[in-house]
Amino acid sequence: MFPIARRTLLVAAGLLAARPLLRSAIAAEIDPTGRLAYPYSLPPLTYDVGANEPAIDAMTMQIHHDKHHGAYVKNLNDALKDHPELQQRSLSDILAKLGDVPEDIRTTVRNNAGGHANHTMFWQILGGKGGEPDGALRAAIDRDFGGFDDLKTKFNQAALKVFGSGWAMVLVNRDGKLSLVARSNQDSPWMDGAAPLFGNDVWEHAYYLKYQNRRADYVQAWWTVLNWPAIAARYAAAQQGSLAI
Ligand code: MN3
Repeated sequence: MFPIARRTLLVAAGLLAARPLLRSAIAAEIDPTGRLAYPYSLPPLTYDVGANEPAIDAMTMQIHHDKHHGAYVKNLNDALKDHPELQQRSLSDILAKLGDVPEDIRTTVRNNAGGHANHTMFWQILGGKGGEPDGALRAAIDRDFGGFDDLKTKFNQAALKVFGSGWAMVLVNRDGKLSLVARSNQDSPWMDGAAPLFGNDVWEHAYYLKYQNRRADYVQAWWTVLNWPAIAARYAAAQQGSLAI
């Protein structure tokens, strides 16, 4: 099951107790520690499909969430249908050990488990008011990227350089440092044991209805709808080793 209100409140309360200064996390309506389980289901958006207008139009959100993400979930469930041993594993574990997945379904699992993981993160970090992060997350960005403006510049460059379909993401590595990666298709950082903090989907399905070939405009506008309290909650969970998928 995906986040329910009671669980969200408990998570927020936990963060409040552990980190009284991380006020931004209190407003996060997500559960970054929630584990998805087989049979997987499409996590509902926690905001209206039009909440990211004008940066991301409602029709793109609707199709992207219901149809594209919906298809990854269905294809993943279909692929795992006859594999009870894989059904028991967490999604991050499946992705981290793709070599354990039978060869006849390995590519399907890689693409669709990755797609489910990536999009679950993506909906969590949108629906916000943009602006700039603060607190511990801001300090980490300043430390590892030389400032928020530098991060934006480097991130947008990485997003524009993705050839074809893929993602640009900020990771929390095992040593706690943040780093930037670009990934092709639906390849997930969980495949490398790294936790994706937030990232942008630069598949054409994420922006083409509104922006057509103007990926640079989409990449720029995307920052205006980031939900920094949600990203801060993911960061706090990652620091505690409990960020999950
Ligand atoms: Mn997508």
